Amino acid sequence: MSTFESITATVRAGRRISSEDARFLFESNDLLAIGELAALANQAKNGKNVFFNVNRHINPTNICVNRCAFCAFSRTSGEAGAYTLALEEICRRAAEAAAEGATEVHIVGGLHPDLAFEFYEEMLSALALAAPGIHIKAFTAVEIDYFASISGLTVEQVLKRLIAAGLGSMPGGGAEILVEQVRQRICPEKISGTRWLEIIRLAHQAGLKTNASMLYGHLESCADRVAHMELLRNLQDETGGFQAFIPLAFQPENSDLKLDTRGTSGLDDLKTLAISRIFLDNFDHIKAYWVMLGEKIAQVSLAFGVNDLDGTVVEEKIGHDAGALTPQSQTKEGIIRLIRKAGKVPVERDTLYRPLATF
Ligand code: V47
Ligand code: SF4
Repeated sequence: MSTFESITATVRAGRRISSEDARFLFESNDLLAIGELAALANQAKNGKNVFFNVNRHINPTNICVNRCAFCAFSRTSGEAGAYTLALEEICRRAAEAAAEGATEVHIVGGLHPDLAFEFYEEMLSALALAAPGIHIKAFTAVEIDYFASISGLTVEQVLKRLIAAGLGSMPGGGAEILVEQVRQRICPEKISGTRWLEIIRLAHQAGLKTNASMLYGHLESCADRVAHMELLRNLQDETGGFQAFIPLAFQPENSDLKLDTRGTSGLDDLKTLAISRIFLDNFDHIKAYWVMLGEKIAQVSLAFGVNDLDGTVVEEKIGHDAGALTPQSQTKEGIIRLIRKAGKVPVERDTLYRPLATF
């Protein structure tokens, strides 16, 4: 049976906690004790360093055939507010980002019913010319699966062609909660959790690094969160291809999920980040995505095991269409200040976590 004493001994010895231990921690309200354990686990991996990067998000289209119940960003083709950016505009934004010091573009979008796979290949080639040297982190496993289905290619072939066209790595979206009963309620049209894991495995085998996210604070239970993290931990044991784990706090406005909540609590946010740091012993980085958490909780999370604050972002749509009240962008100076005031050392990184500058 799990107790705080047994879990503390396990973490102090640098050993792996069990799913039962993680469920026990979720049931506890001793936030400070959980935070202390997470800080200990993080200290061993990252010391006082906190990473961030200078990046720009670009969402080429919000037209999506899936229409997940939690998603306020997507539109049906022809619906008010639906958009698709021209290749020139995507390139213009990337070139502008590069000129402003960004080292990464983060590109994800809806599953468009009419765009061919070649559009995405051309986009990558055009970006490589418009913003030479910038790292392109693009397409969730959900999009990769969709590209395979619209092109008739295998997932391996899709990945190979995208890599040849300039794809550098993949973000962690589309994971939501990998437990099927929850998925059926929040995103019934989306690929299964098993398929998400299969595609990420293939991406890792093709040499791509990816992240893994978890959308929490909707219909899932704490046991579902632990089951989700266990699936990720198992895959990471197998491939080693994950860089960061990113819990995404659900933003409830304008979505079709009718919940009697106005979003996650600060306590739940910090507990979830801290427990993920303790449980995912084979992940190097836990990222607090300030867009969904708010800057204050993101800053406080640096004392709860978090070692990455994501990036400058610049134009965030997914969380803001769902009512996020945070700014849409951060300056590099703003992020550095936030980290410094938390008593940590800001380290600008590239997408693959190579340090670029320490402040
Ligand atoms: O998969 C959609 C989530 C994800 C809402 O890898 C929502 O570095 C909250 O994955 N409330 C996309 N979340 C964003 C994402 C991400 C973000 C930042 C960094 C990285 C990375 C990845 O956004 C989707 C979905 O889980 N999402 N709607 C909502 N209402
Ligand atoms: Fe489409 Fe992604 Fe939104 Fe689901 S979360 S509706 S797949 S854009």
